[in-house]
Amino acid sequence: MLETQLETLAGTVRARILAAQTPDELEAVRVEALGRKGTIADISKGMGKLAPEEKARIGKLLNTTKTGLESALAERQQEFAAAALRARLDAEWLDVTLPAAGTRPGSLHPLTQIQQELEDLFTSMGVAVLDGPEVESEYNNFDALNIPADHPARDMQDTFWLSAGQCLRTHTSPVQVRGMARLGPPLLMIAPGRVFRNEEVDPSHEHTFYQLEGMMVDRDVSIAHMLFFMKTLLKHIFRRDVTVRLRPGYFPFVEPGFELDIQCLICNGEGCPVCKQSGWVELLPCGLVHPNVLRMGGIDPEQWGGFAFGLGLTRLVMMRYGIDDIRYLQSGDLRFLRQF
Ligand code: FA5
Repeated sequence: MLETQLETLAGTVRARILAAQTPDELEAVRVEALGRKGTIADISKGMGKLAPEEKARIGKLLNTTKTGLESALAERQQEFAAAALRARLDAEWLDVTLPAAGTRPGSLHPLTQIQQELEDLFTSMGVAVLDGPEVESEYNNFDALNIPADHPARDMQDTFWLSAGQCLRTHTSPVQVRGMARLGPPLLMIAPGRVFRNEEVDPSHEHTFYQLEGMMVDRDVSIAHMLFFMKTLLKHIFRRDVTVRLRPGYFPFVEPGFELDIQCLICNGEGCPVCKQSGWVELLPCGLVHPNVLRMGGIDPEQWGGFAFGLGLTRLVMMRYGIDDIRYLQSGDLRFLRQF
């Protein structure tokens, strides 16, 4: 009698477990059948009245029925959990390989592009690429370059002075001093970097701009070596013949010194604000390293000679891309930057 009741109960509860459509419905079936006050609990309460041998038999049956129903219930609960997870994964699906909406890929600043091109070119020629600090000592920026404190040439470069004999370097030439100390002769180096001058800003002058220093120290270095390097550099950047002129120039750290000007590529030499109507742009001052500079760098000028140049990298970029105002370069204006 009890056995039949249990079998029927097991069948009905199993069917209801399978038919439950939501976790709540399933929970209701569990409470009704297997809860503390549920049907199975009711039946086990009534077992006290049974004869001992019947009690054992029915007890066993009751247990198997109960565990059977519990595992059917657990199985269905797992199905619900898996379905919930699937639904969540579908809803929150994200393709991490898609480009972010509304952003454009960036590009290297034109200055960086040209600097890297020149570094690649010179590295392929066996030239060392050196770096120097932007905050430099007065000694390296001036004294060691044959510009003592009372020298009028100090006024050629309006300096941002800092405390304790430090300044923002006004040119990349102090890296010559560092290069001589670090590499010793013979040496062949370039040093690109940012420099600072306290001067009026106009279409061709910035207070913060880039130069690329070049230096060679070896036996029997001549102006011909220097011209070869400078011509190679210009040919590489412009990939065509550009008109240049070489004229004497004065820098205390070279003797003789020259100015290499490029015919203005903004106006093709006609005259414009960039070249100050002259048709020429000062680009690449250079010369043979002054014996005093070699001496202060610990190199014997009787044994060694050298050349050095100080390319105006920012102006070179302007000429290469036809940029008619230096101020665009540091403006951060995306309309300008996106063209490169
Ligand atoms: C120098 O700075 C020397 N140190 C260069 C040098 C090195 C000469 C080695 C000889 C041997 P100058 O002050 O002329 O020289 O500057 C070099 C170049 O930097 C100029 O030809 C010009 O192209 C660029 N330049 C100078 N001032 C500015 C400025 N305010 N804004 C942008 N470019 C500038």
